[in-house]
Amino acid sequence: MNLVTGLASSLQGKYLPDCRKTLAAVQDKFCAERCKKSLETITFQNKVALRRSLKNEDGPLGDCVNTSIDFKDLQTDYSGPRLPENKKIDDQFIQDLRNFYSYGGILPPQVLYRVLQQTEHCLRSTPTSLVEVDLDEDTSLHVCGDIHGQFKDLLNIFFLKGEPGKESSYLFNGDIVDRGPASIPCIVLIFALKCLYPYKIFINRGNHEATGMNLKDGFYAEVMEAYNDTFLFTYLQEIFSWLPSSTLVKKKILIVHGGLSSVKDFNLDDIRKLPIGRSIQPEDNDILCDILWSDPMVIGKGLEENRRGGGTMFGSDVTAKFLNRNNLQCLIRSHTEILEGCICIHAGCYTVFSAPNKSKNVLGGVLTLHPTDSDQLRLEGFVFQQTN
Ligand SMILES: [Mn+2]
Repeated sequence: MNLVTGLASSLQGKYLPDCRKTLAAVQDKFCAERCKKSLETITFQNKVALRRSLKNEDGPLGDCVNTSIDFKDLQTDYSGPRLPENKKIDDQFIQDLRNFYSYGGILPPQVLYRVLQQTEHCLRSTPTSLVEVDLDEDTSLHVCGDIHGQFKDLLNIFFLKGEPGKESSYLFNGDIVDRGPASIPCIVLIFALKCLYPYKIFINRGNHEATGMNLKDGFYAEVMEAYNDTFLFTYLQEIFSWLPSSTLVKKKILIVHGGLSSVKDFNLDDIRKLPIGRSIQPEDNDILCDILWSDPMVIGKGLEENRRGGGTMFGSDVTAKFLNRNNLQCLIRSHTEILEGCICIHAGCYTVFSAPNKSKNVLGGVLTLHPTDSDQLRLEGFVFQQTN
């Protein structure tokens, strides 16, 4: 039974001819709009494919999108964030974006693509798998774990720990998307912040900044629901591939999403040598896969098979040897949902997870790194409840 006959028969014959006519008209209009939308998408995909075939393969993928002619002009009644072509993201844009997403807005593709193009250029300007951060004496760094599409909780972190870029530096340690209801707002806001404050906002790649996970855990569905644009998903994956896997703070603290690698004598140079960009997926490289997927053991030594199907399980002895070999103070990672928000798993290894869940009694955590007079940094844990 289709929409028209279904609704019509439920009216039990009352005013049936008129209702049928009206409902059929509604259905026709709906179909026509869907067809038109599909046609527009095909046309856009064709334009992109043609430009891709003509352009330098090593250039930014976003260069094959022309935001001025590929999309319709913004509607006159549109009151959301605007980003004219060639205009850099500024503070006003960030404020408008936050407000717009707080009310559930869907950014017009023209504006979204411009944010992504700037993000791609920003990430490609430092093409390294190991980003080194040196903090001034009076600057602290807030390390956030998994966000998983929880936009309200992301805004709550900023409220509780300081305005990103202006008051505080942040490192988002991967798994920004998937699972939660608002992955697009989370990743777009964090990308926009990265563009505006490239030396105050840092992003590590998580195992969910990857195609396989996004196809099954919600991000692909959210992108298609909002934009019905497969190239957009491809483009986001390309940008994810330019995210570093690791951040080294003051040469003393290593921050990765999952954990250590099982390769013999694993060290920082192994991370520096990792390939980056060109749509590389975690499973394409054993060490990258380990860094994004591994888990520390609470009790137990050595290396064990990881039941997640990716990465390894590593014991406190593996952490101790790694820290010693690389002259590091500690390892910070995320990837595991823990009740406490942030905890020490075993000596020298901390977990921070920032997607709180009231019904599971899971607190969100932020781990702040403070420089001190010595070469060691001071770690400060902070926890918060899920926002209603
Ligand atoms: Mn993870």
